[in-house]
Amino acid sequence: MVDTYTERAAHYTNSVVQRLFGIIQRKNSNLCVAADLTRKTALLTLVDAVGPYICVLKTHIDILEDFDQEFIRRLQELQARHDFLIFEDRKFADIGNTVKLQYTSGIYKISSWADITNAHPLPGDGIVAGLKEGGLEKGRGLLLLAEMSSEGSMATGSYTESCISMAQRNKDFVIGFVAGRKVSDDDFLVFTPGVSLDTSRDSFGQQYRTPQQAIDSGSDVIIVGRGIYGAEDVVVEAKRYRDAGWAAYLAASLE
Ligand code: 5IU
Repeated sequence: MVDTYTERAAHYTNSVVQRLFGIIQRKNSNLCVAADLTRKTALLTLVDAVGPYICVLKTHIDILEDFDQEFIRRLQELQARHDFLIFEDRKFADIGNTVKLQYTSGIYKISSWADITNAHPLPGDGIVAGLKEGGLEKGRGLLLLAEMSSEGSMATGSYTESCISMAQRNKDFVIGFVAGRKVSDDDFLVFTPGVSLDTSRDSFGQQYRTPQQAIDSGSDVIIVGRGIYGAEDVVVEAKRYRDAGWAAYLAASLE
C-alpha cells in the first residue's frame, strides 16, 4: 500500500508541493501534459482544451517560434482558469552562475512564470545553488534528472545515486526527480516521462510504458506528450490518460 497524495502532503514544506497535491486531489488527476508545440496559438488552444484534466503543464519554451510576453500573460490566464502548475522542462546543465542567469534573465525569464523547472545533476551542487538563488524566494521548486526515458541513457547506477544525495542536501528547493520509478525512500516527488497507452517506442530511442506501469513503479505524476497532443481528439485522450493514471493510483493506494 502506498501513501495517498493527501497523506504525503504533510511531509513537505515547499509551497509548490502543497499546491500540487491540492490540485491533484481537487482534479483527481496525476497527469502532466508535455505540450511540445511550436506555435503559441496552437499551444494555447491545446492548453485550454486539456486544462481541466491535468495537474501540471510541461513546456519547452524555446521551441516556440513566435514567443512573446503576451504568450506568458495568456498562459497565466489559462493557469488561473484551469488550476494547474507550469513545469518548464529546461534541463539546465551549466555552472551555478550561468544557470541562474538562464533561469531569471534572457528572453524567457523562466523563473517569473514556471512553478517547477529541472536540472541535470552533472555539474555538481553549484547548479542547485545557482537555481535556488533565482527561484526559492519566488516559491519555485526544482526536479533533478535522476534518470531519462531514452534508450542508452547514462543517468543510471552511481550517477542516479549521486543525484539522490544532491537532492537530500537541498531539500528546501529540490522537490523531487524526473525518473522512471521511485528512486529514493525520502519524500521526493517522481515525475515520469515516456508514458503511452498505445506505443512502445519512437524512432529516436524514446521508450514508453503505460500509466499503470509508471504508477506501479512509484511515479507520482505521469508525463504524456504525443499520446495527447498528437491525437485527433485531444480531450478524449487527455481524459483517457487522466482516468488511467488515477485508476492506477487508486489501485496502488488500496493494495
Ligand atoms: N522527456 C522525456 N524523457 C526524459 C525527460 C524528458 O521524454 O527522460 I528528463 C520529455 C520530452 C518530451 C516529453 O517533452 O517528456 C515526452 O514526450 P512524448 O510523450 O511525446 O514522448
